Amino acid sequence: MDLRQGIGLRRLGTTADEFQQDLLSSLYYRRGTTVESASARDAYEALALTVRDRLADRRARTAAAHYASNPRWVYYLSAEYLLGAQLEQNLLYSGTGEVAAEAVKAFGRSLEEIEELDVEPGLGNGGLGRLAACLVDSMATRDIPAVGYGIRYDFGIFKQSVEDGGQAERPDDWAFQGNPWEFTAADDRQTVGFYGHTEPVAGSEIRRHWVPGEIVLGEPSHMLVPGYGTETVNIVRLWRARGSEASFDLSRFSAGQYAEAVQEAVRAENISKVLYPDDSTELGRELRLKQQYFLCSCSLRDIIRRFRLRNQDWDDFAEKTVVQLNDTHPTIAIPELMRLLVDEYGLGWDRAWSITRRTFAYTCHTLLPEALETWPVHLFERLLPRHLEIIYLINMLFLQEVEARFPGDAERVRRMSIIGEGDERRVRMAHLAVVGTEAVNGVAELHSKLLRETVLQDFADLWPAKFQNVTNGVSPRRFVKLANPRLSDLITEGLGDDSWLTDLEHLAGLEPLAGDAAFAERWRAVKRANKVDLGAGDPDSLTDVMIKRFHEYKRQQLKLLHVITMYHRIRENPAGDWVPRTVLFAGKAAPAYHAAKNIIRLINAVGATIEADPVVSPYLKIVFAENYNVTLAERIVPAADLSEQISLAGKEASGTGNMKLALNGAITIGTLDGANIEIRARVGEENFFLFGLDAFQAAEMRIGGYHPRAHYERDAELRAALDAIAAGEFGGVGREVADSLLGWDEYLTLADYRSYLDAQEEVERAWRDPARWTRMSILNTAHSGFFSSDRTVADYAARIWRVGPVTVPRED
Ligand code: AZC
Repeated sequence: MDLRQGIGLRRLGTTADEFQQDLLSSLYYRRGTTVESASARDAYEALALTVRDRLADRRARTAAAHYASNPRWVYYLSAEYLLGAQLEQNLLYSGTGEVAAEAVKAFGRSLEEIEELDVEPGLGNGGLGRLAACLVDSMATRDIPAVGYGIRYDFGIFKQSVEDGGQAERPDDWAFQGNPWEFTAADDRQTVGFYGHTEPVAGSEIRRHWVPGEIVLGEPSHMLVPGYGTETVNIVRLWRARGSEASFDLSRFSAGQYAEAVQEAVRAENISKVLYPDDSTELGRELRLKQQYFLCSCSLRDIIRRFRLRNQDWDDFAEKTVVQLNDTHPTIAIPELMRLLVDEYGLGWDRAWSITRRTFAYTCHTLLPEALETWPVHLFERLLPRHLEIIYLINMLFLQEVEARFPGDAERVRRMSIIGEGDERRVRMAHLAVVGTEAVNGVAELHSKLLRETVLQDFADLWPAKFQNVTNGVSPRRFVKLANPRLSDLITEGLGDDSWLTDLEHLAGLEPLAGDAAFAERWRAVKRANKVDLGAGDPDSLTDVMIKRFHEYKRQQLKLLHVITMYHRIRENPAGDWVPRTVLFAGKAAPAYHAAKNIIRLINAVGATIEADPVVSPYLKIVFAENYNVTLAERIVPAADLSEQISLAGKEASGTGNMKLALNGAITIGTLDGANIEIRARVGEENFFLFGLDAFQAAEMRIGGYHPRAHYERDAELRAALDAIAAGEFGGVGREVADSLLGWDEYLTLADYRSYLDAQEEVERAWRDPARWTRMSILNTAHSGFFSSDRTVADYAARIWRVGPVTVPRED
């Protein structure tokens, strides 16, 4: 099918000349400037638009194919997306990298120079947001009709720098100069209500009329999400809040009350102003709940609009639609769909509930009880009065079901209720998410098991079939091909073709090469060259990386105790045969999370002390890389030798950095936590440095009465490390860290210290034998094929979504 036929659109050319012509057209007609006067920004924008046109072309064919087949759709609802930089990816996915590199010569600039202007949209905090981005990539690559819905925050995750040794935060005005990757559709705006009251509807017991007290507009824009090696281009649709026309008060403005005149519009637009820089620890805030509802209300109306383009009967809705909730953030979509169906479209309660339950599925990303969202009932009552009524009714009917299954078990009913009856009554969003969906999944085997056996045990008793596991994955295009071109080329050469890019299990074909000395030599050379590029430390040192959000459960403090112990050992025996190490930390701490920020401060203080020590500094170096984001990850991951995955077992839901690093040939030192377990099972226990308590032992230890001081008393090196901190030896910084470890040590850091140090000695034994190390590294890559997000998406598609691909025909 050629959509341009009949309307006489010309085809976009594929040669360097044609590409260059289009590039110049973009410059003249869309940037309004000429080659002679083009700034770097003009060159960047013109290139971005030219590449985008190629994808837009495929997008049009995708939309036509999807419309024609009226398929079952996947709608991914996520408050966060960490998409990463777009230009390099879109050049790759549109196959225009080479012609573009030629064409931009017209500007007298290199492609690399231009790429530096491409700012990543940092619309997420960490793993959950990046997972969303990997999944939309893989859905397109697997030809699954899908839309990712999110919020177009004006300010993304804060920019981090280290000032006076501690974390400083600056706003991230990522689209300050515009975003050429985005299409805005002001005509598709949605209207969203907040506050107000509800009124009865004559002749109906169930329907109510909600009269909102505030109206906000949701303006959509979309970014293209191309599949790799296929024609499909899906979209991510992001909503931005706008004040309505009525929100501008002309009479006040005319009276000179300028601030008052726009205050309503400002209040409306604040909804999509900033991404909440929270990670796992939630700060209950009205604006955050407003954001969540704003996302859900706009998206559901859009989903319904799309459904009605091709379908009439509501009974087909759940057949044609699956809405995946990325954590509890979009859970308010459940009562919102009920409200739309019952109040606005007039369906009966039971029919609407049956449709709703079959439409949604929920992915949980945590095990930390404090990360399970709850909202005060009084806040709901004020902000979303109709939704609270609907939640009460859902809860009443649900608790009747529980009561019927477990007669007389009042305690169970209390535990399972969607409304928690503590000092303050709260709505438990995770309970609502389980009750209102067809499937619930965790993100790694252990996580899913612990969800069933601990956090959500009552629900698993009631509905065992609802609970599933879908282990996370990462995009091999972004995290190997784009991030690590040297390794990609070597892999492709070793395997004979690049089919591994869309079928990552093909990496297993590298196994026989693990014993090939010449191949191993080249493997080492790639890693070394990547380290030189990163420029973080001596490329011949062991590059030991811990890159992730800062959180006590992830235990950056344990890594630090290891570094301090090494520092002591080297000082005591400067003539020892030490393995030189560069320890690289990167990651952000939530601005209000003081304990995490104290750890960052201590890392920098210890780093400075070591740096200033002529005896130790030749062997040990700490690098704190500022402002960790997707772009920085793409530079660090290819250069890593050792991957630190040292969370307390039973706390990290999955991890995805662990997968990126293993795929790029870093060897993991880790606990039996999250997906580490599955990585170890695949790469082989001899190619993984294991230490520490397992989840069961950790839970037992906490219950049995844990005394961190006993570990301190017993272990002289541990004592020396903690005493050094407490004595202020590192510029007087870090006493709070030592106090918290000795006082309570929530995440059993001291209990795992000795085992961790032993494992680090094993690391050094392996490192001293380059042949052994390289073999381990190659085998890590060879056996990480399972961790492709293409496999994750295939799992969701088969077991949760029950969707198939729709092939978009090629242009002939
Ligand atoms: C993270 C989990 O901590 C991590 O273990 C998991 O790999 C990832 O989700 C993807 O499933 N959770 C978050 O990032 N959570 C938030 C609120 O950002």
